[in-house]
Amino acid sequence: MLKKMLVFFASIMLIQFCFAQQLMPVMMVSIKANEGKISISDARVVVDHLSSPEEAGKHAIKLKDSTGRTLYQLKVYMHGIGFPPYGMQMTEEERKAFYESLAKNFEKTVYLPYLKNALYITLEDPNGEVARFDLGKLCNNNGACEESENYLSCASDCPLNEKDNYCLPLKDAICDPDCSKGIDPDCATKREKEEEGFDIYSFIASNYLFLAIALIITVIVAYRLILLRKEK
Ligand SMILES: [Ca+2]
Ligand SMILES: [Ca+2]
Repeated sequence: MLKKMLVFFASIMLIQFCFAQQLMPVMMVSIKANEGKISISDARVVVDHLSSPEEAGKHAIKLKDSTGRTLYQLKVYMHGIGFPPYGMQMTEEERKAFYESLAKNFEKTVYLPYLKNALYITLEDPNGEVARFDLGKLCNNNGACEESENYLSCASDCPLNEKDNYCLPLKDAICDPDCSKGIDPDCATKREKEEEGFDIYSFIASNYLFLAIALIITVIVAYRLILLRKEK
């Protein structure tokens, strides 16, 4: 029984360790279909896990360098209203009609590795490229923190102590203003810290009060005992 429990706890620890290992800065890529047009609507760097390939998928999302070489690719399954079953042979016209028939609010998010030498992302179906996203948008070094930029991809434009719409709750003495209350330990206000201090002092004070009461009771009991002995 003990052996089984040990194995169980060890496997839980191992699973958690593996998940912790996978958590890293990755590129979050949003694919959107709107008004019949499919696009890569956004890409930004976040701390998360990589997406696993969807083997049934016939679309691929690719990271490419300046020479057009594929650095990484992930199979994606584009399910959703408007996407025809895979394996269907389509003429050029049918394919055009298919993309025009895409549901208005189709959206899919995938997580790719954050490779510094990747210049752009493409979404491809068996016939070729259907959408592209320029990764220059992750950081343009113009001094302003803009869409797709954040501290992780563009620390020069998006310093950690200014808003970039992404909470990074590091314990580094810098408060990230994007974090909600209680998430970033560095964001406690001066007053909250003082209150924390007050709480510790009041705790100590209440302990002293308890000691004082205990002492008074002891003195009273001892006095009573002495009186009782004298009476005898
Ligand atoms: Ca910028
Ligand atoms: Ca932030």
